[in-house]
Amino acid sequence: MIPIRKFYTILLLFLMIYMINLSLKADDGYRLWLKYDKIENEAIRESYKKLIQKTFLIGNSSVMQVVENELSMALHGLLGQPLLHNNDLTQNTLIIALENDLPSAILDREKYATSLTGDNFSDQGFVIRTIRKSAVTYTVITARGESGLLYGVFHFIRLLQTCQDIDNLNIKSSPKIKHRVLNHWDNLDRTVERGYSGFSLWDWQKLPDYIHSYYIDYARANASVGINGTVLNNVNASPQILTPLYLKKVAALADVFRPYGIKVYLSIRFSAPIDIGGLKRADPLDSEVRQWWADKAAEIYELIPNFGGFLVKANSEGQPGPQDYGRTHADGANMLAEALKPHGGVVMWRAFVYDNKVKEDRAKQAYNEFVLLDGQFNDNVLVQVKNGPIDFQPREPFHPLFGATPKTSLMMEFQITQEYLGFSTHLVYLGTLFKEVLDADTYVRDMGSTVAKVIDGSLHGHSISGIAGVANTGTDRNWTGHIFAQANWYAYGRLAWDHTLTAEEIARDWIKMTLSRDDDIVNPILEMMMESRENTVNYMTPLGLHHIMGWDHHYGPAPWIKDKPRDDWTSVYYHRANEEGIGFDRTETGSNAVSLYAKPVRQKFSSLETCPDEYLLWFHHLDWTYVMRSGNTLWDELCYRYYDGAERVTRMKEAWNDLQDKIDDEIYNHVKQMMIIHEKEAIWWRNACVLYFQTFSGLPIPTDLVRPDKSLEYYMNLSFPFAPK
Ligand code: BDP
Repeated sequence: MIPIRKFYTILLLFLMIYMINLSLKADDGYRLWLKYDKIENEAIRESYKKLIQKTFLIGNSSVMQVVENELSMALHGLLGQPLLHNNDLTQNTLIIALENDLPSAILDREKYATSLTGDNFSDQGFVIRTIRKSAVTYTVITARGESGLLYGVFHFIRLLQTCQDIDNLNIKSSPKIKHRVLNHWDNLDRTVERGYSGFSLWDWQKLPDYIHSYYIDYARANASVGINGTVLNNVNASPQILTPLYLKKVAALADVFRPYGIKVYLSIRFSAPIDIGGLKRADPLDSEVRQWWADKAAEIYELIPNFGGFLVKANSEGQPGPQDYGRTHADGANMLAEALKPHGGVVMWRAFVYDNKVKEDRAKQAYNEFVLLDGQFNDNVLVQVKNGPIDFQPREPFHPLFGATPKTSLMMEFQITQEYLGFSTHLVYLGTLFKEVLDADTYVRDMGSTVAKVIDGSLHGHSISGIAGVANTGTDRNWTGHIFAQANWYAYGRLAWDHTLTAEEIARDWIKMTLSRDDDIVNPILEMMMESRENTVNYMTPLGLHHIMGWDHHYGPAPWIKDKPRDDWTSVYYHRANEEGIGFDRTETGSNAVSLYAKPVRQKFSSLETCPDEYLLWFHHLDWTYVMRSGNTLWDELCYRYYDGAERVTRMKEAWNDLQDKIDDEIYNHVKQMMIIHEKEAIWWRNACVLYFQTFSGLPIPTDLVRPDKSLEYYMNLSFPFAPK
């Protein structure tokens, strides 16, 4: 018999070991990429400690408080050392101060003043530089504005997290785009349109009195990648958001986000003057309506002095707008712009407009409408354009509006939430998608007129610029449903700050900050991420196919969707498969949407010789027996792509399984389970699409590929009444 005391001692010991193990091996993903776990490599840790013996932080505003807290957490976690204040500068010191506050006794302020200027160097930019004076080393983070210091400190922390050399730093960084915002499609009842990670983060019922601590972590995460704005509510907006009750709640969130350099914006419903204002009309040229908006803007700024502005979805998918009164998008946008102008706010007016009644290829409609309005928008209006001309598909060519409106500031709208890319169960790294679009050459001013240069304002000399990402966050403990979906939020932010970064370097940083710093682990994960989007395109919509997903909820494949009230919401409208062939002819012989691009782009996409395989069926309708570059017929190529995409998901799953015991157990198991769903759904996409298209081609699936084990009817009869939408 073990004596009772001894029994309890042993039990306690076991419990302690269990708890320690749990804390070491159980990561629920809540900390995102801001994990400050101790750097395992002692030599690196010690070298950092030597350089950051002391910290001299000048200033005590709320922003500087945030800077200090973050740095203190990071040093404590990564190095196991507290932030030690000291201003005598006799030891190696990390100095954080605005340019004007730099201790001039040691540092040559002049030098900093010049390095903080130059080509479009913004107030939000920063410099990090190593200075040596006799035996002492100073690592200086400085900026012209406080938010610059915040971004500089997060950059510095990232260097530590990813174990970079910090001995001789000479970094100068400034955001290329001014407004870098997240768009939350969050409703006031806390459901999230196209949200796959729980409910809305905003607890409207408890606001303004109750501030969840996760609001702060949300702000930290955004600030760490340079995101400086958040549109809190759905573009399909409830007018209620503009009522005094809700504005107070919005103001409470704005207060939380302010020290993190984040402004709040609101989506508005164009008919709000009628819905909540008691007016009879919302005509943008009506003086009463204009006054209503001017008063509303003043009311908002009274509560939120740094309010960002409005995001507007108007005359799109049933939303009210200026066209209800025979006015244009410019009339509507300018009315709001005027109301916001005295307070410094901007209007983000969406170009996502198309009309089933207009008998024109949907890919042309937004262009046709907005090109005519070029030059008519006020200078605080940004027209927000989705990356492609249809709707956030796995792959689209860039939107022809980019570059086509030199007098209008266009902003980019990406979708981070994976509405069309497998919800939150498919591992799809979107860094490569974002880059593909940003790097696309519009050729509107010769070679090198990239989409990135259009939206950062440099191509046409605009002083305001913006980029938006439809958020993938929710109340799930890991924020985004799938741990790897965090990487898409992260990559969006990093590219919004600097679109010249590569998708690969961003992914590498993310892995190191989130999963492991060990190259043997980083490399296989990087490989998975880098090919994941292309695989997804292949098992969903290869060769330029698009919009063949499930009806309404958009879950899974449904190329058979037809006979709905709107043609442009069906799948058959887009793939146009028949006995002869497949694809949407957008060349001269078809809708001629290709003509909307500048000549070199138009020529490239029009000619079968030069049109990349990736966009083939986007622009061309081709016979099933058309011979591809690979030598395969179109039908065989389509099958091979579908199979290859799915096959690679299986390989990705296996590669993940090889990581067992090498990374945190909880994360490992989470992703492992997701991978099982991912593989199942990739095969579902492949089988359903190949079987469906075979009904037109009448050709056999190449003999080296396995036959789908279920019938087309089986797939067509699946239904998902409660799929999120
Ligand atoms: C579509 C979504 C829909 C959005 C719309 C938009 O399915 O939920 O409201 O885009 O961007 O892709 O307005």
